[in-house]
Amino acid sequence: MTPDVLVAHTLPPEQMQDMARRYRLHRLDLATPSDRPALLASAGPVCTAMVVSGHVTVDAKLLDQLPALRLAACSSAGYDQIDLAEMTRRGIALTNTSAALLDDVADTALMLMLAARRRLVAGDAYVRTGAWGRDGMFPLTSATSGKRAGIVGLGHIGQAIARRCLPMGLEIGYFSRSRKAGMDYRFFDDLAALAGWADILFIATPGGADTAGLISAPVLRALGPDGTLINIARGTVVDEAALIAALRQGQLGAAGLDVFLNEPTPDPALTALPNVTLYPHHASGTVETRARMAQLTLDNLAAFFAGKPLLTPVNKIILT
Ligand code: 8YV
Repeated sequence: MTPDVLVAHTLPPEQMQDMARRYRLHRLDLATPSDRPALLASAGPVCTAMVVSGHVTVDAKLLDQLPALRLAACSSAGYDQIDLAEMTRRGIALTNTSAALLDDVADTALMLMLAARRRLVAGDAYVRTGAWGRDGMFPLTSATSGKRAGIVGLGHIGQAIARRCLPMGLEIGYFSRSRKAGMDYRFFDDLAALAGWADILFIATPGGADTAGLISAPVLRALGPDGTLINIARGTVVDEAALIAALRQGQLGAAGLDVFLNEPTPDPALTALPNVTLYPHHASGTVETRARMAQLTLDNLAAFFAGKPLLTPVNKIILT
């Protein structure tokens, strides 16, 4: 029998075609608001799996309409809009794709670190506009080698950042809920203490309510006027008003940001500052990684329907 799958998020064409060959698809992603109730009424009793992304809201109200659901295969690493506690309570498994994107996201973190500290964007403009010829040498910038990198959240992505920082001559410390077994990096149980120790602070925590505003005004002050903040996690993790104030007043040296509170139109007070380097939430945005993320989503679906262990589970659910 062909399994039924609810598609709440569109995957790239190749993976959509693959899914259409294997499963009967119920296209919530294509439904208009007026089509949704009828589609959910017919899909709910038969769909044991769904494809989502972190941008799709999966709450108790939606889950009430999906009584057969046992798996949500999320095509992104983040799952901020998904009520994980509610899913776990109902015995529904969630998978994500952080394992597929960690290299590109960690590369982006390092790219932003170097670009922010060496002022790559301003340097590029200096050459293009002829300012170099007119005004002479570009002002001196800040080194990275020999400095201290603090990593907030030492999960898959945090560890990939640490692995890259080591050969660049950076000393590594981290903050997380508890000390990570098998990690030799310096552990801080206090975030402001890590920020005070670090020259560069990388944010690599999940988003959502638990981490909202974690990077607060005191943390930014502790990082200090020579410090660099790099965020490849979620905009919500940073108190953005405090970040703008700290950058503007020189209490924080620079920031490299891939994520913002208001995407895709971040606060102009932030984007106008000269000491921020901006990237449009595109850390995983390579052809290779986007294909790997979509494929991993499909592989989790296939494992589920084959009765095999899920490849990248987020919660611990026994699917019998
Ligand atoms: C992209 C991300 O925003 O995986 C995540 O959590 O933030 C990014 O990879 C997204 O998945 C693109 O659709």
